[in-house]
Amino acid sequence: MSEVVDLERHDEIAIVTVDSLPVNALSAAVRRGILQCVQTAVADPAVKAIVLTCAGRTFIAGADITEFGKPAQPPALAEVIAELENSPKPIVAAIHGTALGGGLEVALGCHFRVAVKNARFGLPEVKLGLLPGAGGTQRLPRAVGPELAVRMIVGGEPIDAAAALKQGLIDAIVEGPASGGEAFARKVLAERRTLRRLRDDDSKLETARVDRSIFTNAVAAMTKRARGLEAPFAAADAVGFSLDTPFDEALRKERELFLNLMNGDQSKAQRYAFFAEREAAKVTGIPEATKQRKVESVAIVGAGTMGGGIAMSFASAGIPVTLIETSDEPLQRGLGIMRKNFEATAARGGIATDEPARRMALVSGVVGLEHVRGADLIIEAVFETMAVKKEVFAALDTYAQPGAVLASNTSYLNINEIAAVTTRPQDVLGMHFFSPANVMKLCEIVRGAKTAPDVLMTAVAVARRIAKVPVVVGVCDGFVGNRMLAARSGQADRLLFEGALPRQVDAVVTRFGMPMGPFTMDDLAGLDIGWRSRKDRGVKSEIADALCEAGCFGQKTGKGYYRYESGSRAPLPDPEVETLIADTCARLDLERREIGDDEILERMVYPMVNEGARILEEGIAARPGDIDVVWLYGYGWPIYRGGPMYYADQVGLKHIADRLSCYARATNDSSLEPSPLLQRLAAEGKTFASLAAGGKVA
Ligand code: 3H9
Repeated sequence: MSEVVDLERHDEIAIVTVDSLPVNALSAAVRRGILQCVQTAVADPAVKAIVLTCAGRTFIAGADITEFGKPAQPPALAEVIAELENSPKPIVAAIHGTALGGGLEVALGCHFRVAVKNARFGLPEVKLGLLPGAGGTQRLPRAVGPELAVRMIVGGEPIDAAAALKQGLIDAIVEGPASGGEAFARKVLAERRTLRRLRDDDSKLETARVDRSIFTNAVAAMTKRARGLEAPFAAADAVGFSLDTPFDEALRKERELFLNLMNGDQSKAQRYAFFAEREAAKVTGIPEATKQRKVESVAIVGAGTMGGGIAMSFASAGIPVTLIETSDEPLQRGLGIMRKNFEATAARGGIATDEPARRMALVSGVVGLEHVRGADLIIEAVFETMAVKKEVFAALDTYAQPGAVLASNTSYLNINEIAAVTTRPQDVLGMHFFSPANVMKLCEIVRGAKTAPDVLMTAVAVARRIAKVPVVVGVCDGFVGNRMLAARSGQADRLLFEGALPRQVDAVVTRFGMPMGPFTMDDLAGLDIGWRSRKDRGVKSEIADALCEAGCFGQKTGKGYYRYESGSRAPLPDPEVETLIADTCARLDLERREIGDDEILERMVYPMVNEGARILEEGIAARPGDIDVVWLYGYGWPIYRGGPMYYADQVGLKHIADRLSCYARATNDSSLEPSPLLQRLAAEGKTFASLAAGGKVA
């Protein structure tokens, strides 16, 4: 029938199959194909019922995101869905894989829905800064009630087939999608079932129409963490229309909200981030035929905070893991913390109550490095000093089986130097997880000078298996994320000497959308860590040093840049710290001045962008998008601002280069001078994105 949608007839049942790989997204051709096939089937007197199904690994995964922002091509998705819903012949959506976004909206336009048992259903548009724009905000509440609809639409949370059946989103769970769909269609005909058009079925809305608090409470719960984002609030408004606005008018209003969001800056940034994340998983400079090594058994060396968090990530993905310590006491402590963390998640309803036990059963704790013997992948997560790392890697070289991948979780250290203590540097690389490792999604995959291509590909694939977002980076101090963070910390520190206060700097940074400011972050990490490292390097930072000398190490001592009331993690401004800052400046004969919020923001963000440009020039990151992904998933950069390099492009590189030069002069800080790449792009009126599109870095 069409290149991407096929129509077959099995006596009285027409089978419409969407076949547009990889994910059957609703491109114009797919929309046209579905419309034509359904119209043909409806017009064919021999056809009594229609099954809509998909080829490949998944049902329709949504609208084709690449079409957004381009001139709209007919037919509109809403038109296709109306055709399905108005069909006089029953239509059954037969679902496997994921029915997402516009894909679920198509299914909701059908009269019946069946799915295989591992299918998932979601309206994740909010994650792209959008809302369902083809009737999803009106039909889903009618299918499952407004409370769950709010969770799925405003929170973007998917549900599985069992929940979908229980909540009335699907009519049956079947063995195979096409065969199950066909059998169900025959049953509909045999039982002469009435066609259920969701648009006409308000039964599940009635309770919330009488008591609107059901809806408003669900919205409040789902928007609690939506600070700064527009889409969840617009999505909530749209679901609200189902309670008080006639269906067709509600569809018009939903469409209007959808178009506003689609054309807005936030959704553009979020769509950019979606593709940047997928691009980052593609490793440059590796032959396409490179095969991964098999990873069936994993060992983690070190049961501290990082090792335990990494082990939790494997166990959560159903992968058995051996956790290794040098003695029983730290091992038991680590295992205990892991169990407690899983139990806390279960208590919050994040995982089923039997999950903590099931996951902990996948973790075997042992004492002694010789237990790495059978592992295909070994991740070292021991104390962050070169001497200790070298000792561990020398031992791994002795015990690990040939071909095992040897990864270090170092956050700063030189992987090449670590690899050099082994006889197999080709098997060594960095897998830098972020704290808390069971929660944070980023994994910097650090490629050493001698890391073999298949080792690199294996680490990338393993990271994806445990639901992390891998980004390949090169060797340098702090890799991508921490190196840029250091550029920001340097400025945060200087701002205190020039006249700013920790609470002022942190407020500017959190207002921008970061989860916390640099001083709150330092207090959380522990000020003693930086102090120890400064002492090792023979450098001083008078304010931070003075705090440490007074025993103020941050949250753990109840005092740092802020004070903390016992048992609380909420930072409170501390007049004593403000006096200490003023006294230190007076002692050093530094004149303090009023610093505006605009300057603070520029000095927090632009030096990071500058460092990002250096990182690109040096080839430490392959693409500006990779840097953005690091910041989105490792540091909570606000997704609606796309990432630091994307943000810089929106601000304009010339402006950023000019401001950096100006601050470099005013503060006598040469590190702020714009990097050669930033200068060149600024002079040529170009963007970082132009590099991703084939422009040359150097
Ligand atoms: C929407 O539906 C709006 C409507 O309400 C209203 C309209 C009027 N479009 O992730 P993967 C590509 S908004 C275009 O690596 P996985 C992806 O870029 C949409 N392309 O695979 C990648 O390309 P490449 C709502 C898409 O198995 C390839 O497919 N839907 C789309 O790990 C494989 O992707 C969503 O937000 C798309 N919609 O995961 C769902 N989706 O190979 C978005 C994927 O060149 N998609 N691609 O890099 C997903 O969540 C995941 O892709 C999925 C598969 C779970 C489906």
